[in-house]
Amino acid sequence: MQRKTLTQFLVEQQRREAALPGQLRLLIEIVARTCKAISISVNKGALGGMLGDMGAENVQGEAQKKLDVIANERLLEANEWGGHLAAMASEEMETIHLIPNRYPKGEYLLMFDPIDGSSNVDVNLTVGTIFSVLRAPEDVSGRAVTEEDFLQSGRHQVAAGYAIYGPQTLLVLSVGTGVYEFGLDRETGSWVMTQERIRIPEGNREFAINMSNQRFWAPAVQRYVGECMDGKDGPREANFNMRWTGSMVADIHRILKRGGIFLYPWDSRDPKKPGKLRLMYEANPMGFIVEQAGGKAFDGPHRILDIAPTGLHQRVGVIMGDRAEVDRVIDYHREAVDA
Ligand code: P6P
Repeated sequence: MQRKTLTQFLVEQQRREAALPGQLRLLIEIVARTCKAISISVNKGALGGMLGDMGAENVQGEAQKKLDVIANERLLEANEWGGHLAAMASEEMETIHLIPNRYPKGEYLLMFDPIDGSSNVDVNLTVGTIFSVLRAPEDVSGRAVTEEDFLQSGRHQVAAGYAIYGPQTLLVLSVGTGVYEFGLDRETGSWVMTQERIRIPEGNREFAINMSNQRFWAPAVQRYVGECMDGKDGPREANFNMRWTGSMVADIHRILKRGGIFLYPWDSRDPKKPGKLRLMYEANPMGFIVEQAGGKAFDGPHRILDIAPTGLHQRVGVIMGDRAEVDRVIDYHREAVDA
């Protein structure tokens, strides 16, 4: 049977679900086309002079990789002329990117982490591009867009997804009607559907966390991970496996495909920081995808998509994946508060 292309899928969504206004369809097609170009650069690596640092830090205080900057520029250039966006924001830019006056402004706001897990590129491990789409406030056509226009809870996202540059190059996407996966067919240059309406398999006993931070975790996380480590002799009466790839896209994609739970929780290394991962362009889009696939996404006690943002680059604790496992961690947080 002939597989559907991304374009066919988007046209169907436009017709059937009315979940896809024309400008949003154009946005997704442009982001998908740009991720194709990014995958070619990622794949070239040293042969294309793509590895190593830029010799500067980004707004997060992290060493900027060459590919961070290249991918960021590609996404800005590809999206600013189409008339579908009011503005953009990125992990790699301190402030928002306004649409130049020579182009029409559109109805949407696009946020992205151009290369998530970029430190992995230099050692040939999987990385990805994460994107999140919000509606711009109605009145932006008559005024300049501000950072405040982006500060909407994740439940208001109209689309979110990621490209993952691994053994295969895949695009995983949701417009609020389930999660769909497309593989990049390099012979035709098309994104071709490989899985539809992905549901997180339940009961897989696999957790993803950076164990080197164990001594800094809150008691609820200590308890949850400790019980996983106790295995079948402990209260869970089952053995668990652990994975940590250093790339949220890779870990979450694995969870989408075979289940499990991902944790990057608050820790006491810098108590004022709610977590390491960023709310607007990591936790919200990945949380949207996980919820659309039947999973849960919490910061500990709170649903991530309900968090009211206060800043473009704010950080958040992240616990997402198999709903029963996330529920257990939530319960442990609530029991710790009541204790
Ligand atoms: P650590 C990559 O830098 C990232 O933002 C996520 O993709 C990943 O899950 C996490 O940080 C890895 O953090 O502290 O284990 O290096």
